[in-house]
Amino acid sequence: MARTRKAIVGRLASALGVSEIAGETWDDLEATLIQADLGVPTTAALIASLRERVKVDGLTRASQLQSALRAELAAMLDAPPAPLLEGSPAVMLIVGVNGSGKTTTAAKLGRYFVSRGQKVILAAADTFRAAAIDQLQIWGERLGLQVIAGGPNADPGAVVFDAVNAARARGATLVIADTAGRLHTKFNLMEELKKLRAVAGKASPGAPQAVLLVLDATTGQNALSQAKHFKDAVGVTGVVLTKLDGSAKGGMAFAVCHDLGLPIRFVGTGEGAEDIQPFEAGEFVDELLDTGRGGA
Ligand SMILES: Nc1nc2c(ncn2[C@@H]2O[C@H](COP(=O)(O)OP(=O)(O)O)[C@@H](O)[C@H]2O)c(=O)[nH]1
Ligand SMILES: [Mg+2]
Repeated sequence: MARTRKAIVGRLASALGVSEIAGETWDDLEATLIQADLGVPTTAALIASLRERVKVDGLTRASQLQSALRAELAAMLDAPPAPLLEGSPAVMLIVGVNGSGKTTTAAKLGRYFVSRGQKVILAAADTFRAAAIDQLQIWGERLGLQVIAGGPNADPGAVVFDAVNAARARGATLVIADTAGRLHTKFNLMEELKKLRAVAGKASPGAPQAVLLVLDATTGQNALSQAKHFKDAVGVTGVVLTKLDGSAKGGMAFAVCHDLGLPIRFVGTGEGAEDIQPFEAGEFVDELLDTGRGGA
């Protein structure tokens, strides 16, 4: 997040300089937060609660706003811990638009959950693109993870069903299913994903235990409108924010939590299998504001 950090820290430093808090301070802060991809509603809520803190705590210096800002930002990202992935097997659906990083994330998460003691099977349920099936199979070979796939244009529900049965037969505890991001025109993606949910539930009681929406952080507010679209239709339980290693400003995370009420569960920080981390709100805010040890 180095690039992001510098940009935001630089602007914040001038917005929250040594001066007294004035009308201009609020204008500068507002502009900085919007530029950092927080979006208008989230920025407005943040400014309102900061103004309240200034009044209640009697703050007068703009520099005092920094710690208030940090606290408010961290509070915004706060979410209850992710429920345990328990089932026989548990099923995790990976959803999102094409190019957001679903297939890569499915593979990364496979490796991650194996390292946490789960026995994982990947399901290639994006059957609308042959390349997506190949891509997941290559990841599976590289990571030593079994991949269940049908042929191109196979019914994605059948692939998930087969994967659940394969998991049961082999004593696997978790099925991670890659899904399509766009279908051929006459199909409705949301309907297809709803069907997939239902199939998972039929195959394994209580499934899917998690539906993770993959959002490309470099697409900023665009990703936010995608999230709205997916959220209600397919019962998203959490978000994976990808490509935070690039030019992403990361502020979108706050909008996802505040406007949508969805917890961020993981962040993707590169194209490699290990480039994924569980989301830590405090750490994320520290990196964004970078006041920890001064300088990058
Ligand atoms: N830099 C970076 N690239 C990523 C990340 N996650 C995925 N990608 C890349 O984004 C592109 C699309 O990813 P893919 O998994 O195929 O997306 P899908 O269409 O949603 O399945 C690929 O080139 C990935 O290597 C990430 O966290 N950081
Ligand atoms: Mg894919």
